[in-house]
Amino acid sequence: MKCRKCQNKASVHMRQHKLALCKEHYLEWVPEQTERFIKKYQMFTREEKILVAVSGGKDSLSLWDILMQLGYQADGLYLGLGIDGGIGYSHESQRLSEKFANEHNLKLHVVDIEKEYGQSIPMLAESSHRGYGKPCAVCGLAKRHEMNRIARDLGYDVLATGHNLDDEAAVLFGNTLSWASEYLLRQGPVLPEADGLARKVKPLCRFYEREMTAYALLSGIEYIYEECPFAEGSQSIFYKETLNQLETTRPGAKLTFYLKFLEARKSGELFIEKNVKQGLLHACPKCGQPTSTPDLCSFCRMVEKANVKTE
Ligand code: Q46
Ligand code: ZN
Ligand code: ZN
Repeated sequence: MKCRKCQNKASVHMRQHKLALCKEHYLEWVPEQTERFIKKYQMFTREEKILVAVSGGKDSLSLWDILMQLGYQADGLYLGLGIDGGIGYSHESQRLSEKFANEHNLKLHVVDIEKEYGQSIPMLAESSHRGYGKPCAVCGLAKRHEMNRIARDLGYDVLATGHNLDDEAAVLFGNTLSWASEYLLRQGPVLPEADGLARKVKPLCRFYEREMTAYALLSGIEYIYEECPFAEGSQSIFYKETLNQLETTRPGAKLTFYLKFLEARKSGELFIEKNVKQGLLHACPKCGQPTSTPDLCSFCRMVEKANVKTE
């Protein structure tokens, strides 16, 4: 297989795009495409300050790398979750995030949940009795809360995450199976700023996971290969595998599924729009973030409950 641009031997073959490229042209193609998506979905401009959530994994570090190459003002945020899982997961992912930042002279904010709130994510999950053995619900809640708090406190215009097409298609698949209207309406490349919540964007949402792996490997980015130990056996991995099976027989199915959804949502064709009522939001008396739950927001309530248990 030859590179479409230079006829040299291709390194990456993308069946779904009927496109093969050599290393050099692939490393140009990914940032060009990212720039196209940033513009198409009006994610941000070069004048705005971007906070990239980095986990030490291939997607978030590649995103940071691409934004830097494209000349955007992007700083990083690493959240220390305190997850070990026998492989020193958080420790290693923090080391690699810091290494990337140092090597490229980029600014990385590091926030450690345990230092900030007295307990790590696994401890919070245990003492608040949420999560049924898995800390993912607590982790998701804490990550959303902290990313938003830090973006707001430090004056960033937008928060960028490294979600790829496989992540987005799996979430969409899960939400479609249960017709979760509220979630479906909020899913997309951009979640606009609203009521004290920072704008959230996903510049890699149209790249297949294997395209991002290829980008990270070919650019020589050192990232953590292991997934978070708690990801194993999760529903989202099961949905990803299911979609991969579909993709094997119908190349491009995943991308079509996601893009057709975005089109339908934009044109207002999704019947679900009419039925969704937005809950009324008020500011949490403790942290000031918007919430629809009475009194404290879910995060502050969880932290309070966890600390009462351990006092
Ligand atoms: S939610 Fe669960 Fe992830 Fe948090 S505990 Fe690990 S797997 S990191 S995306
Ligand atoms: Zn080439
Ligand atoms: Zn709160």
